[in-house]
Order: sequence, then structure tokens, then C-alpha cells
Amino acid sequence: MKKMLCCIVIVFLSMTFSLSLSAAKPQGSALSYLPKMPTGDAISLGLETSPEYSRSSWAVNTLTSEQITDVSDIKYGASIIGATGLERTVRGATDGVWSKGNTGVVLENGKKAGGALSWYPSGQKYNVQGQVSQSDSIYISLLTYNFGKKMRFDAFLFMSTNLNSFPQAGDVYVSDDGISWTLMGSWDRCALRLEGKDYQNLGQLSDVLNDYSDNSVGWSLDGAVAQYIRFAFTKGNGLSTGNGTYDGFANPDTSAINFRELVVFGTDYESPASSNTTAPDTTESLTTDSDTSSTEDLSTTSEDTGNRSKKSANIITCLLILVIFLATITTVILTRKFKKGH
Ligand SMILES: [Ca+2]
Repeated sequence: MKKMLCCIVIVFLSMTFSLSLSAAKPQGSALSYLPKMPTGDAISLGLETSPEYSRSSWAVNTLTSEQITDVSDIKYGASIIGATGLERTVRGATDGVWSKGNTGVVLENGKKAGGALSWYPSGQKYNVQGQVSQSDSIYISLLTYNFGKKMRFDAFLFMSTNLNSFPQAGDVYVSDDGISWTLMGSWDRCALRLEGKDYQNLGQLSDVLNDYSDNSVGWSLDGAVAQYIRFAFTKGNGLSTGNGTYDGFANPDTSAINFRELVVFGTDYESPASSNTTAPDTTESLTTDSDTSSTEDLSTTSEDTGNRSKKSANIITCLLILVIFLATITTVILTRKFKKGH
């Protein structure tokens, strides 16, 4: 009887352990990649930003310490921690002018600053709170949008000239106070490319015409509700060709971060529009106006497939444990009956 109880306890413990492993969402799990262009409102447009930029030289260490403090102050709508040289104003990300259009800022050389956002990381590493020299200081720069009130985040989208022109890997955090941050998940194109895969180019927003923002890639934020969203970059821009190693794909441009737009889609959580909360807004949908022939192919991404196979593996593990459990009980009962029979 004691043996039987022992067996049952052991099997139950292993089942519980296995189930708890499969239920826990791992830290830094892959964000769900968008299979098509998000619809709805681009809520990050129009946020306040610092007016600072690095003037015309596009050189490292062109921001003064005062300017660095200014662009990293999260009281602003959009802010960057870990920038030493800005090619253009931070406003490039939130001005609603799609990249090629100018920001209205006249540079020292007389040219108007473009709408894109490019900067040199400081060379230091930061944790999500923006602190250097901590055990978790792994980020080369942090870009933060403070919406000033709670918003519901549906998705975010990099718009670019090509898929190398955005930070190739990073984590996304949300916060209600700008101090305590919750990890939403990660993206890593470098790792994906080493598997021989890549993100699908979602094309161009339908209202972005005659512009360089004709490539895009985006991820779901699953309706997370928060006031702040922080993009914490671990990698800079990618290579157009790689040598097959992680570093070859990942590190050539870690000295620079450059993308045309980083747009957050969502809704106002505290006073949502009365008709927009349940159904997608078709009248203002920002769908791509080209390449409808392959939309079916985009319904499954490699990350979706990966998540599914993980779930399948967990289910198989649980079933195996159940079978072992039942077999153990049967064996014990049969053994006892056999002994009693003698
Ligand atoms: Ca812009």
C-alpha cells in the first residue's frame, strides 16, 4: 500500500510540475508578428517631443549633456534614452509626416530635416529603467512613448525603406507610471534569419504615397492597457547580406539606429470612441493598397507555427504523463491482487 501511495504521489508531482511549466509564459517570449497591416488609429502620431537634433553633421557625441537629458526626459510624449547623436528630431517618429516629407526643421546646411528617426547609441548599455552598469543593462537604447493617460495598445509597426532599416532585435515593455515596467515580449530578426526565415514585408500604409516608407513589419500588442510603452533595443540595423553567423546578421550597424517611423496603433482606454471598441474601423482602415494576391499566405507566420508546436509538445507531454500514471496505478493494483491471490 505504501509503495502504491508513493508511486501516485510521485506521478502527481511530476504532472503538476509539467503543467506549471506549460502554463507559465516565458519572459521575453516572441511577440506575435502581424500577418497583415494593422487597421485602426495610429495613436502615437502627434505626441510631444524634444526639439533637439544633432544639426547637420550626423556625427557621434553631437548632443550636449543638457540635450541628452532633454531627449531622454519621459515627461515628453516621445523620448530616447541612450542617444548621443540625433540625425533628425525625435519628432520624426510622431509628426504624422511619413518619412520622406520634411519636418519643417531647417538644418545648419539649409536643408530641411526629414521625417525619419535616426540616432547614434551612446555605446553604454541600459536596463529598462534606463540605468547603466546593472546586471540587467542589456539595451543599447530605449525609445518611450508616454501617452499621458491609459491607452489600449493593439499593435506597433516599423515603417522603413527595407527590412534592414529598423532595430533588428528588442523587447517591448509597458508601464502605468514610467517606473515599473512589464515585459510584453521580444522580436529578433537576427535569430529568425539564421533559421533561414524572415519577417513578411507588410508593404505600405494606404495613405503613405510616393514615400520611402514602402516596407513595414509589425507585431501585436494584444490590447495591453498602459500609459507608457517602451521599445528597448538590443540590436541596431541589419545587413542586407549576412555571412551566416549571428554577428554577421546582427551587429554591423549596432553603432546606429535608424528607421522611418515607429507607429503604435490602439484606442483611448479612458474615454474610448463609442463605436470603435468592438469592431475594426473600416472607414478609416489603414490597409495596404497593393499586393492582395498573397494575403492568404500571410495568415501563418513562423512564430505562430513555433507557438503552436510548443503547445502541441506540451499536450503530448501531459498525455504521456497521464498514460504513465494510469499504467503505474494499474500495475500496482494488479501486483496487489496477484499477491493477495497467493
Ligand atoms: Ca515622421
